[in-house]
Amino acid sequence: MGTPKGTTHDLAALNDLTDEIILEELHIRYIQDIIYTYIGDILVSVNPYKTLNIYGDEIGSRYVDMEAVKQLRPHIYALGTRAYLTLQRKNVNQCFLVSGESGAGKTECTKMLIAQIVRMSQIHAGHTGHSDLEDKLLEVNPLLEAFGNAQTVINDNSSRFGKLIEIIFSPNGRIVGGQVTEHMLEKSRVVRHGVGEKNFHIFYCMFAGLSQPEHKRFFLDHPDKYRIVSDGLGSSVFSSKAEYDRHTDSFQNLQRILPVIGFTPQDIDIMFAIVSAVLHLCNIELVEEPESGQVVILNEEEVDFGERVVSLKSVHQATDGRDALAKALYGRLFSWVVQQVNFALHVDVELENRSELTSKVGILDMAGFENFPENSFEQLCINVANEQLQNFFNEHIFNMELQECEAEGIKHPKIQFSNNAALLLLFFQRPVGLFTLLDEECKLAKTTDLTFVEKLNKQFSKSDLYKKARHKDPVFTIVHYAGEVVYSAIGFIEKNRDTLSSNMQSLMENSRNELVNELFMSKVSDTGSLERRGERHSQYTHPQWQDPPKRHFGPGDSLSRQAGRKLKKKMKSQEVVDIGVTANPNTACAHFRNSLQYLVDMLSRGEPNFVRCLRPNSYKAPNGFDSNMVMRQLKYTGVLETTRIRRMGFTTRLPFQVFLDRYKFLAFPLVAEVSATPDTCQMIIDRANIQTAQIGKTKVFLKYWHTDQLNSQLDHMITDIIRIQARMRAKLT
Ligand code: AOV
Ligand code: MG
Repeated sequence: MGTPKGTTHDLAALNDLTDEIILEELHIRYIQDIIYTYIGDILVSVNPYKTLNIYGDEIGSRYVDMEAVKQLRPHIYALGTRAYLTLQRKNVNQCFLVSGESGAGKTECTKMLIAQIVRMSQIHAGHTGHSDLEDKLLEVNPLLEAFGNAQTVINDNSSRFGKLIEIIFSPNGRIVGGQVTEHMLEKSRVVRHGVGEKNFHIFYCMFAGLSQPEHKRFFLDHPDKYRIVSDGLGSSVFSSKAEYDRHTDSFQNLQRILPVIGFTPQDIDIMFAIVSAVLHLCNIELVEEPESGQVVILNEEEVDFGERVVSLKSVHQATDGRDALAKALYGRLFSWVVQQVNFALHVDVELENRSELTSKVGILDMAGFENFPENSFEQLCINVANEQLQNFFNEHIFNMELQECEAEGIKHPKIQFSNNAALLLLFFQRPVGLFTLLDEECKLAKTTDLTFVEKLNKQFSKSDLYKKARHKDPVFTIVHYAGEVVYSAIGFIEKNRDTLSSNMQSLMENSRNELVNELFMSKVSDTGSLERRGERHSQYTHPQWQDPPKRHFGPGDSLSRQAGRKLKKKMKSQEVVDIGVTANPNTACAHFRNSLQYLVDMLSRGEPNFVRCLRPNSYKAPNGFDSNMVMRQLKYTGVLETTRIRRMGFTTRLPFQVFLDRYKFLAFPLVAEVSATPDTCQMIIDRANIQTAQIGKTKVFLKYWHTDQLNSQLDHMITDIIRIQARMRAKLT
């Protein structure tokens, strides 16, 4: 008889660990709306796709200390509590890696973690009500989601950028600041999105939320007239009243949030003007005049209220130029929003100068693994970033296993885990990694997406992780840790160059619009985000820009470089793939490389906490648990890998007292008083003739079959005793 199924909060505590058992446990729990389960100190979360009554201040404040956490059900709040308390007790920075494929619930988990950490800070630093800073921190996610999230076929609120949110604490546990680092916004969505998908939320929110006079002021017409928000199939932009109302609500929420974060009415106005400009810009249709061969604007009304900027050679080039400008405008606006958030959250200068007085919790929420009907450069970057994080997870879990054995003085077993280092090398290796080849191709004049793929086909012909297409299209397949993905290389070269013509650049720099002007005067940093030009400030410059906050471990500063070197050394010893930072980058690949390196760097500097989010079904609905789908994720996310490691190693680790209580009878009389020592435990093991178990400093380490052996011996003994007793009773009667 074992514990009833689905009642074990920590799967690692199960006597038997198999693929099927974990799946069954998660399934039974999911049916009962128990979406959180521990595997040791890792939290597994299965997206409920419905609002559960397990969140909010009342519940959050129950997870107040580790005693409570042990008593209560597993929860994302418990991890927030643990990280906060560890930070306080040990003063070691904490970081969270929230992973899982698209739609698994990472972003929701991130928000709950932040809410719980804010709650803990309030409880423990002894103040009631939110401070201004805490209010700002809680609004960062909804704000960034408005500009950086969009509906995809997988997730209605899909993050189209990665972010690292750091919360900074004073020694008494109060929140004193925060910092957001953006990673690779999917800018191409601005000009094109897949069938069944949408553009960034902000476009729809504005149409649904702006008043009529505001529509007029931004020259906005009916939403159906704008190419980049329509589905291209002639359906209305808003498919239902409910959808329209949802966007109206989001817009009202945004209007509430923006001033809280510190945006002025002028800032807000100019932001909406830029978003409107992107809508108009993308509506410009360019055609070639049959007689003169000149490129002209077909729909003059779109530029009636603006400056004319287009004078390019071919329709193709003019269209590319138009799209590049729209992407640049939106991308820089997004970076500017992130920058404003950072100014709003920036740490008190006095504290900042005494960095030994602050500690922090970082939470990483990237776009999850994606496999769409058509996958392009953006999916490739997203999926490779996920490979890198998976690599980090593997290394860490592997090391933890070793550490526990070492701490207990146990000879550790050979631990094997699914290592994706080869795949990362395929991308990052120099000089022949896929990203380097793409960068090289972008430098050459007469290259096409097809010539690039031909190079890949040649370079990776012997790799098991790369499959070339049977036909001559610019298509290739990568065997990712999470499955095979077919990529179309169409547009790779243009997307990687990510350039704005010098004409466009100088036009924007000289724009009459102060913010546009500023966005384009700013330098793009090594990681692709916006850097402010120090010497200049405009009427749109936030007052704090005059005294810009020092970046916390920002890429390019001396601390970062030093830490980077240390990390490289550490990486070598652990055989983690070195992404390799690119100096003077000017391609999307190089920005990607640097930005990812920075994030891994940050993760390596804190004590990591892992949250594994699982997507229960592909139809985004509650109460649907697709076993095949969950099993697939358990496999590739390494949950089962960890299980296998445990099976190969010492699956059962029983503290001496527990071991004795269970198996004392095998070596000692039932009534004997036996103290829990290594010797008494060893006596039981010897008597049971168990060969490969080991005694640590506080625990007995058993292989998974040892428990079966011990239990069956116990059963035999009990049966023998019953038989003897029965015989004795028979003799007596
Ligand atoms: P993701 O961040 O992992 O996907 P989200 O956190 O956006 O996924 O979750 C997707 C949707 O699932 C949310 O919009 C909610 O509707 C629902 N959901 C997730 N977690 C919960 C929860 N705990 N309770 C209720 N509903 C939930 V992506 O950003 O696409 O990789 O790129
Ligand atoms: Mg997300």
